Amino acid sequence: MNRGALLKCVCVSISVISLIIPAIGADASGNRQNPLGEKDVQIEASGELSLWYDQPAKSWMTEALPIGNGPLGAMLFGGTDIERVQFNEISLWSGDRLDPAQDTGEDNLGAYQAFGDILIYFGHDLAKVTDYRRELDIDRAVHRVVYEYNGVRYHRITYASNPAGVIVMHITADKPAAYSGRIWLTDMHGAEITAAENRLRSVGRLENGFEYEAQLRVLNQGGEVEVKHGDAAPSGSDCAPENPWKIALPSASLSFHNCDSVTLILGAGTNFVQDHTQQWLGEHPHGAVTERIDSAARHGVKTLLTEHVRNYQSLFRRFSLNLGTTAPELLAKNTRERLENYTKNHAVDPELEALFCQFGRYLLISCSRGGSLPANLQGVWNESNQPAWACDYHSNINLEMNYWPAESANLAECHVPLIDYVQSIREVSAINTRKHYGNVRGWTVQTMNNACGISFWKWNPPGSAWYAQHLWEHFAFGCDKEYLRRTAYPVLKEVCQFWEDHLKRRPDGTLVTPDGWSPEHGPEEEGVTYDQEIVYDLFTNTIEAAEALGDDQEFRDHIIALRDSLLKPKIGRWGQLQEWEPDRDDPKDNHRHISHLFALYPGRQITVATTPTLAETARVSLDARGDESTGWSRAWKINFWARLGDGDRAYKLLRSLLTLVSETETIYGQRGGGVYSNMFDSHPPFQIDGNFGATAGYCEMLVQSHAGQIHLLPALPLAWSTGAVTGLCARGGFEVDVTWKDGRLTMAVIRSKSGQPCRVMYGHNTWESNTEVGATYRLDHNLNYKGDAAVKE
Ligand code: FUC
Repeated sequence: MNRGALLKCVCVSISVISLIIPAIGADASGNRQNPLGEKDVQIEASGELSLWYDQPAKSWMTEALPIGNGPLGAMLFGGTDIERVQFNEISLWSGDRLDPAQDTGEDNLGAYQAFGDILIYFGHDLAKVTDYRRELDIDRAVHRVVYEYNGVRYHRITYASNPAGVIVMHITADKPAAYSGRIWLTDMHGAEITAAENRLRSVGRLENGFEYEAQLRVLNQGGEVEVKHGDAAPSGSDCAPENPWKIALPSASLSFHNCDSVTLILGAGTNFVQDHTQQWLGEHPHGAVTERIDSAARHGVKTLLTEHVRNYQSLFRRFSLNLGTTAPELLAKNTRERLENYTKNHAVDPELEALFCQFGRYLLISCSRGGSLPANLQGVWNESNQPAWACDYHSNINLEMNYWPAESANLAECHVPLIDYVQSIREVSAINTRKHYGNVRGWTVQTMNNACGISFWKWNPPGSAWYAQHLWEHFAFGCDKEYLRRTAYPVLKEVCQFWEDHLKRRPDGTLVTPDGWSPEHGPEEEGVTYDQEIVYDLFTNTIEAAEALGDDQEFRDHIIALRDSLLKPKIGRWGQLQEWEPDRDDPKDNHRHISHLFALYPGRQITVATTPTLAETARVSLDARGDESTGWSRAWKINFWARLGDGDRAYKLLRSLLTLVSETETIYGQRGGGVYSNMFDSHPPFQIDGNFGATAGYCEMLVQSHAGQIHLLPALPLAWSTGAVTGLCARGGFEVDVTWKDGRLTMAVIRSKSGQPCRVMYGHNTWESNTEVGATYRLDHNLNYKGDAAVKE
């Protein structure tokens, strides 16, 4: 297979980054030399993997664009008069910290907090600006603004570097001395802002003991930067602007005059540590934040940008997707117009669809990196101290959905924050669980959860088993037995122990889950299908884990016996899969949660091949539930229909999720689900799970591997008649490339990362073989083996 051709849709390479050296003379002002010691950085417009607009953003939720390096995230507005950079750090939480040693029994969940903003006043009146463009290049994870004003071409790039641990903004122009203005740093908790040595600082403390600090260091080439206190002059280039967001400006600021270019480096952190034995409190962030910023400044702009792009692309470019070509006249439109056209005129825009899939991967890389907390309801991005549902870790679908694409879309490393989070709450959750359930082993969680083990609102008994599925999947895809033995298996086992102690045995021997609730409707009772199916999944994963380890046979046999006795899914009076043990499902119920179909996705108890009758009942339930709903609910339905092998219906759901909407208030019903013009998923309001659930859905439509084999193109819609995907991951440690034409497979390449036996299926054909670690297997349209990928036919 021509891998180069497949990669065509990921066409912008790092080499496109051109370092344009403007004609800047020596710093004649006598001011501090730019310690970066390198010239300005400009990059060219990106290819099709970008979101772009012809106006600055006004609305945070629907228009601003996200960047992030895992723990640190920002939303960029692209202003010409004033630029706003609203930023977050993922551990800044209000509320209690669960400390088992001194558990006070308090359960104040608090909320994920906003950190602050950077406001940069340029004074370039938008009415007089021409050739404006702002874009988010998701192939390089770089945000870029360009425009002309007063005969000068202005250029600004911003990115969040994971290796450097900071956010960097370079502003440059095609004429010297073009920049004058003011920079403010603000704090969402009223901390004092201090300014010294071209650096703004906010240092604060929340009531719960979390200490935090942000620093913004400003470096200039040419001109001068100076600290200002008090109100700015009433007019002129550094006057205090009326900002449209009504953000109160602190007294301290930095003003810059006649600069050729300016580089801003933002760092922020808290003293949160993912360790309850330290009451979740570590060192004050001052040292680490200072070190990150100063080290970034020493690196120089060229190295910073190159390292950032290299690090990001090492994850992003593992996977490419080509779903066809969009007409040039559509491609010429900006992203908002394309979404509008797609929604209102039912436009055929396969490149927009591919972009939306990749945007989910971009978001996961940007908000979920090793050593940090997992993605919350809005990833890492949040502008409010009272966000919807506390911007929490919601255990009854939302946190899990965030991680559905992690393995299949080749971002296993981004799964690790969830796995670490689960590890971090095991012990405190066990104490919580015993308080509620009495003398049980193991643990589970309530529905709403914070970063520090506080669990709140309704108990979600199978919540921990659903988390455990993610620990299992990380092994199922990655095949790392050491990880399974040390990390995943102990969690699987202790969650099984919770159910050993908690399941109720009926006189006829059937095991039922007591006190359940199908999220989030119906009565609280035993034998709820959602609970039963997740426990079944937990037991299955644990059994397979013990088998993979060749260990713990007695326990495994015991769990097999328990699984056999579980109450199984039931078929109701209208042919539906029953949500509850009594046959009370209402065919008119269009509730957003479809929890009783867990066994179809993300579980594997129900498959079209092994349980066709149950699969049919799932189809009946899904049909009755209808398609319209909240964003994440639509995303779940894409995955359900893909598992049912109905590509056209999955595609219909995908289109309905890619509907441009503007509703920002909380709506639970059928209205308002879709995407905003910045492609953030709308629940509404913005909730990132729908973005991630959608990306998982694309993968599920193209390759499935949950039933012991790699099934190619199991739910290919008519709309995607010709295309290609590379780097899609399958269980068993395989990477899969697939090309298809006129709706038929043309070629597949399987790369074996773990040397496991492999079985591939397409239509009625199968290919089965042992594989070698690192080997590549090329299969033709009938799954005939054609040698390794390097061998030509
Ligand atoms: C559950 C859902 C809501 C929303 C919230 C975060 O309560 O029912 O739709 O997703 O989580």
